[in-house]
Amino acid sequence: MTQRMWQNHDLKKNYEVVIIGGGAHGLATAFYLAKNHGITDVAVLEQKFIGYGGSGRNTAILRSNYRTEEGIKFYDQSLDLYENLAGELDFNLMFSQQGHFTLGHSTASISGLVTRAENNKALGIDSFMLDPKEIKKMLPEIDITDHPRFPVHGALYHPPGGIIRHDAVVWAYARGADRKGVQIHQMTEVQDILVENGKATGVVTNRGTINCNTVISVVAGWSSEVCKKVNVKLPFVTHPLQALVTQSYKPWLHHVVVSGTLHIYLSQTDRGELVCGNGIDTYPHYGMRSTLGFLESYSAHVLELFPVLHNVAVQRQWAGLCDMTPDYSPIISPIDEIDGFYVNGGWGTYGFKASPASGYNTAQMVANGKTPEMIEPFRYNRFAENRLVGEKAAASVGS
Ligand code: PYC
Repeated sequence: MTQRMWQNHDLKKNYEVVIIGGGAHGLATAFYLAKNHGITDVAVLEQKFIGYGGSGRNTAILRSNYRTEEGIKFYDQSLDLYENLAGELDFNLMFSQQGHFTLGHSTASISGLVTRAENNKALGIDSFMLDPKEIKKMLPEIDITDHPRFPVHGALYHPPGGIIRHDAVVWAYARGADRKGVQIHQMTEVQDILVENGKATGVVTNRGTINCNTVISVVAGWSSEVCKKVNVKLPFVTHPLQALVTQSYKPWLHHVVVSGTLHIYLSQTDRGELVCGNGIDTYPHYGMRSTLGFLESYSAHVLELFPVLHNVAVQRQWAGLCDMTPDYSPIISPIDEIDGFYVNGGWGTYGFKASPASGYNTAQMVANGKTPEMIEPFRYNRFAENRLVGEKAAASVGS
């Protein structure tokens, strides 16, 4: 008999921990709760199917070349965990550390990239500047002439950056968590969160009510909606991010390329498809349908850099939801007003790459009842205390 990747279960009436959200972050949290802390009485509740949200809608780019010390250390821990994840979960995740370019097209953007290169270097991250001729050697098809409206002035190059197979990451964490005793419940929507005397005591779902000691919200774009159920207002604003994939072509693009100025990024998968994305939609909404406007603006911008793409056939386009915070860093935090309620969100356009470190540290925070040093800077009260972790300049395409 073939073994299922994860089991279906009846919903129990009691769990120690309920995780709302069956994406890579929620499943990673469940996996590390079980593996590192022996907490296995855990239910992961997913309103649709696992990986339905941001985990299945991103462009699978991994990197750690952030701008702040807090961001760089956190995303570097994530990249380290990713480097060993296929072995740890015994699943081929097709991680290709092919190198990552962030292009600069103006004096201002080059100066931002140089700051990042210096901050990265000081913290031991492999990341440095290249001039247009060096870029051209590694990306022969790129136009470095003065023909584009925004000519290429240089790039931040990050050799350990790359791409991974995002759905495999979701499935591998799900299988790993399931094998350790975690229950994954798909098509299980949380309709309410129960709070008694300032303590989270359970959740109401479309399949019944669950009592628990701890509720963790790990729902990315839907964070505000979940927080509303307990009257907690955090500074999230949800915008869609659109992406597309082309038909397969002979391998020609051997590195990830990002341009913050043009709001575009692209990479080529092992199957030969080009995976391409834009900045967020300019106004907040919850729509998950991609638009002709995105296709037109993406095409216009990418053709300035890579005229060779003039004839490619687009196979599919989609949108995912991003919960943006004012400083472009996440919120991973206990909520002081509600004992036993934790929020992990605000991942903006850069959440997928954080999944392992997000799950690892969230699990540690919940298990020990103490916020690990690595994620202390990401507590929600930083906004009231004016301790922002400003990552806008490193968000690639956040706005
Ligand atoms: O932050 O690396 C990033 C990213 C890639 C695609 C969207 N954001």
